[in-house]
Amino acid sequence: MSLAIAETVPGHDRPAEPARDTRIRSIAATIIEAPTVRRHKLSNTEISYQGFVLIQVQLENGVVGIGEASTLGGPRWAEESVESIHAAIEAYLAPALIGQNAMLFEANAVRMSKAATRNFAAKAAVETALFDAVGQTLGLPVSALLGGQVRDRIGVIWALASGDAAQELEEAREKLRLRQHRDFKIKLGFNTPDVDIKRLQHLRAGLGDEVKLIVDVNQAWSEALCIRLFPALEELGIDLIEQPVPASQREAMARVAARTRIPILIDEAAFTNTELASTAALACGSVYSLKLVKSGGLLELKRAAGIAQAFGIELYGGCLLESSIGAAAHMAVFSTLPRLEWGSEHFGPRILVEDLVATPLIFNEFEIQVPSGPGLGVTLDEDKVRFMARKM
Ligand code: MUC
Ligand code: MG
Repeated sequence: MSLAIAETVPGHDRPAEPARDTRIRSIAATIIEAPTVRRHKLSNTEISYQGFVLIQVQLENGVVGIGEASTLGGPRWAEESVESIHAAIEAYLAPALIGQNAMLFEANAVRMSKAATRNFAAKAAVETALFDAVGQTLGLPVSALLGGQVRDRIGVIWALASGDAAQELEEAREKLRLRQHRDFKIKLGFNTPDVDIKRLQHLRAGLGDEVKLIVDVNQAWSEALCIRLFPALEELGIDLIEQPVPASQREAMARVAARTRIPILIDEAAFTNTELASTAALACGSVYSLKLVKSGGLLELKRAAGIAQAFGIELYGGCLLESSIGAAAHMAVFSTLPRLEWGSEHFGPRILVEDLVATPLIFNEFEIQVPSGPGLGVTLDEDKVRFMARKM
């Protein structure tokens, strides 16, 4: 693609009025360490605070757009860490974009891909901030820039991840009582399989058959272990099994998917849309978890939904424990998708002791309201950000 063509499209080749001058003046990145309300365990890491990189993009018209890159336990859930994201933005992505027109989203995504390979969380955060800034400039929500909403509320599940079955049952009952969450994702793989199955039995017995229970193994089981354990998961009425085997073992994933009547949710096995197409063609799973930190941008996330749909794969609105900033970016995309069979899991704003925004996303009646204000529809709480910013 010739970027020169993109820069000379009608309306973008003349000097803009000052209020409409959407050229990028500066891009700042800040590392944030946000404590969580309890320990959150996964098969390959454990956190008691969430690591974010906050992006602030200022346009020539003075508008500041925000975005957020989320990580989980350093470079453990994926290869990016707050340190690598911060460095990629300062050294490579920001220099590629300064002076460019923020409104040319596709051209700017190409510029970022030329400046750095992969680095998806970093790129997605920058693109989010560009969308926020342009949306604020035009007085439009980001969803309007992405095709417009087909829904303004999205179901939201909660993750149980302390590993203590009694505590988890109490936590789930409280979420049900408050009518915040009625479906639950249980993180497995950090205990022995026997302990995990006992934990699930305790939760199913205590919560009844009405609630959906999804398990996320985060790549911890072998194919042999899946063959042994899946019958017990079927007996417990588990609704989805997320990423049971290592992401690189696609053939094994396809074999285990073929052996169970529970749908397999593809998570770490597919970051790029090429990876999504090949896991879909291999029949590694029948549901896909959409995440900005995997797709590397809002536009590419929308394309991921289209590719999944073309393969007959259902969609699940995944997260990486984002604050209301990253969650709002996901909501903007999810709200425009013609299909989103499994709703979302953007409980992130609720697992943080303090959110990063002045008015957090609204959760009620088991759903999140898609923000409707200009841009992302959320504004930064500068005091909280200062307080949680990493002191270098
Ligand atoms: C993952 O693997 O899905 C999302 C929710 C959660 O508890 O962990 C993350 C990452
Ligand atoms: Mg997962």
